[in-house]
Amino acid sequence: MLRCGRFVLPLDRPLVMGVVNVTPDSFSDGGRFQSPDAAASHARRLVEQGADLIDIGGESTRPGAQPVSERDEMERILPVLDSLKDLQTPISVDTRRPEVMKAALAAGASMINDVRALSEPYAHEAVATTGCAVCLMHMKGDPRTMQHSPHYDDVVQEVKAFLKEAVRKARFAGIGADRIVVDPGIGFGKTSAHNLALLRDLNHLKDIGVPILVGVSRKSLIGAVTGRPVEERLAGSLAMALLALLGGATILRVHDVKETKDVIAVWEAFRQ
Ligand code: 7PJ
Repeated sequence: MLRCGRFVLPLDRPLVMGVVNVTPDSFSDGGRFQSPDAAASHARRLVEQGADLIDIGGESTRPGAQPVSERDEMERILPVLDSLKDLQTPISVDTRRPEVMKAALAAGASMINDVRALSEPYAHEAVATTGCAVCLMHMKGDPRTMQHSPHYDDVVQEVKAFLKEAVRKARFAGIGADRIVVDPGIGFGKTSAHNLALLRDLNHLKDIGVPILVGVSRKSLIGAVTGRPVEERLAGSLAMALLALLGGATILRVHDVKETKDVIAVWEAFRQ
């Protein structure tokens, strides 16, 4: 099970994390969920479709994205958390900033999803004394430049070593293993070949000993494989989601919750 603030999530079947962006430049939603009300009702719709977690992000991390100020990030996220106070599904907040983490957790968030794996000063402290869950993700470089010819000698071993170390640091800071998940960071400083190698050898991350979260939904990897623009990547995303399950993924971060639940139903039927 995963401890997630006031929630405890069972891990005997895969979970779906539904994405709600509150960023005007998010590549896959094109800024459709900018207003807090629209973001909140989108979150509720995803819960109705069966999302086990909701992930809210106020700073785009897409390749080439420019940083957002801390104040803007708070102004985007906090009103959404406020209008979702009654939600009986844990909310994850996608942020790298300790001050945003603290404010989000105080406003009802149950998980911090940090694409920088708590690398900013005082990020560990911001989450350690709360009961929230954390997602530690691998990224090489930063969003502005990460897709400029990334290089690895052995992408799987390097990502694994990074995540192992991130888990060690988090545990040292007092975050229990039952609050941690890791994520190879598909598309974050990786070519399609790197992304595919990570998905193919996803099971190598299993012995880190914490659940694996994977996000492939609508990403450029799907575009590279299928040749489809972002609005036509559903089928490719679902196929890739199934491959992530085959590799041992426990949490799938997706835009299309209803469809991904069907993939999980197929996977569960097959597995049993
Ligand atoms: C991911 C994420 C991911 C985690 C984004 C997008 C780009 N957080 N935030 N894992 N991707 N943990 O949604 O395509 O893969 S933003």
